[in-house]
Amino acid sequence: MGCAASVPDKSARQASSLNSEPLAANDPKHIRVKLVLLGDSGVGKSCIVLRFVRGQFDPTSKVTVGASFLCQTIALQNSTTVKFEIWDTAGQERYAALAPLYYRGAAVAVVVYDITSPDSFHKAQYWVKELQKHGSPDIVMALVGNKADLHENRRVSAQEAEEYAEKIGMFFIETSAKTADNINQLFEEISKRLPQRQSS
Ligand SMILES: Nc1nc2c(ncn2[C@@H]2O[C@H](COP(=O)(O)OP(=O)(O)OP(=O)(O)O)[C@@H](O)[C@H]2O)c(=O)[nH]1
Ligand SMILES: [Mg+2]
Repeated sequence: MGCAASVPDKSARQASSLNSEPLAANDPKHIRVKLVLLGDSGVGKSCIVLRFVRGQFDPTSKVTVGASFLCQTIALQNSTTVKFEIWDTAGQERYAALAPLYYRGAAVAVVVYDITSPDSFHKAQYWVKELQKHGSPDIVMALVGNKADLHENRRVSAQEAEEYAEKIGMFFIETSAKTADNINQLFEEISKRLPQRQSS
């Protein structure tokens, strides 16, 4: 898709073209994957992407309008590369109707909540149900409890989230975009779960 590794590409893309790409395509050594991030406003989706793509954290991160698009390529141990084409959606309610444009056709959905916010955990469960109803049947889903650095204010236990994820068959991880804890691991674990990798 002409998006250089580590370089954010916010060029406008037509929503109508979002579903025209294969789910996770190409040469088994160079996998390209469409990934969508979903979750309540303020849970840290954009910060997770910024940390993963640029290794930075923005304490004054602004709300996302519509969605943004960024890419990052990672190399795995067996000389395979995985290029993530990332759609970072807007969590504000007013943008909820746009979400299907981004999650339809996605090979991976990362559903994010904030460990200090039970409401955001409930919203994550809403997104999981949406994906189960309308996402690709073989979509790889990850449940991410972000802001793990704020453990003193934790209001969603890791055990509760883990049990929920296990029931659904999702991968679960807690991250901190602020400290970078588990951010790369999140994307590495996703890479391991891609159907193409399992078969190659
Ligand atoms: N302490 C802490 N703060 C975080 C972390 N991740 C994000 N934040 C803060 O949370 C706020 C919201 O982060 P964003 O990444 O903009 O949230 P978002 O989910 O993209 O929100 P929308 O774009 O509205 O959907 C910002 O003030 C961030 O600095 C984290 O891991 N730890
Ligand atoms: Mg955002």
